Amino acid sequence: MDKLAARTLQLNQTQTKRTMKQSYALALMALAPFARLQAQSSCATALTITPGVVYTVDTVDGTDVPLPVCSSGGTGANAGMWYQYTPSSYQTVFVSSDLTQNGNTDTRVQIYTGECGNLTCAGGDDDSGAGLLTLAVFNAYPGVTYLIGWDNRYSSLGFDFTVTTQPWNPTYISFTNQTVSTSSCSGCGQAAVDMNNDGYDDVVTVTATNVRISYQQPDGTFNTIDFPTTSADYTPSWSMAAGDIDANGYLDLLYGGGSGVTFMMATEDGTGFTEISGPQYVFSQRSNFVDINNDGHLDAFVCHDVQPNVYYLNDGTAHSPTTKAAWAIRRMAATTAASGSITTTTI
Ligand SMILES: [Ca+2]
Ligand SMILES: [Ca+2]
Ligand SMILES: [Ca+2]
Ligand SMILES: [Ca+2]
Repeated sequence: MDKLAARTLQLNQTQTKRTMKQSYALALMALAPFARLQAQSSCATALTITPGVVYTVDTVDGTDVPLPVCSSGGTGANAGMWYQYTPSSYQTVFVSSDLTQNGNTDTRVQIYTGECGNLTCAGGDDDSGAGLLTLAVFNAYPGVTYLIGWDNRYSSLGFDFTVTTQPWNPTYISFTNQTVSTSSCSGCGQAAVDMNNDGYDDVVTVTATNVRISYQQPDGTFNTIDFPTTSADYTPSWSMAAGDIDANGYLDLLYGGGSGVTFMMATEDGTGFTEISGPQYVFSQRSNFVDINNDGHLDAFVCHDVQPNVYYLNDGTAHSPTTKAAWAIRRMAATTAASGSITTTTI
């Protein structure tokens, strides 16, 4: 082989290698979208979803059957394909096989929160799309991972689907029953209010000697804690109100009883309550907290059934742990003028 022939051969080999590399790269590029679109066969290997992408399920043949069943149609599937999605904000999420290329394939989907093997239904659908196609809608919380399991209850045929999102849409809000352990007694008060200022309403029930707070968690479950108290002079047999009287970030409670009013002040770290019970006779009907005199300090108002109504003015000393009991109580007599307007005088 002469030098020219050798160089020609080397050049040809280089070109061939380049061509092979290019072909391999093209093959990878061609394969990449398909690899991305392959469904996963078990909950543990669920593929992370990107909203707006069209995903292709070749065949519903994964070995992990989505259970429990959250849609209509009951059990009977023996295969599933798994995906997952974790929103970063409050979103209404649409999981849809309602696409024209799917014809009338009979798809079905289950949607969960929780851990694989211990899943809780968050949504699901069988036939809300056209024909037998699926359109599941659920409201999602930020940071919560939702597992999406397509099953073969009616068909193992392949299909395409999408996940799309929008900010929480009230149209799709639904309600589910959940049991919360509450105190039970005659005269117990109950309230739904955000006691620890974390943005989630909590459930509060009280007895004379206990405040039970079920703190709502970001996933909608509740963490219940009991705070024993001194025996309240007055229990909320007629009303209960909550407000942060001393502006320490933890709500304080007002118990409106049949013959007086008790305040339960949350401690500085929110781990207990200190009782303040007034000596005044008040036949409470309803109560609330509001800054009556607009001085920036939250005041309390209690409707009195048989005497002038009562308000507790917070002069700011309530902000001091040593002077919280030094509130002023005043009674307000209301009279109705002939025109219907109400004038008030302080007694
Ligand atoms: Ca269906
Ligand atoms: Ca809360
Ligand atoms: Ca407080
Ligand atoms: Ca005030």
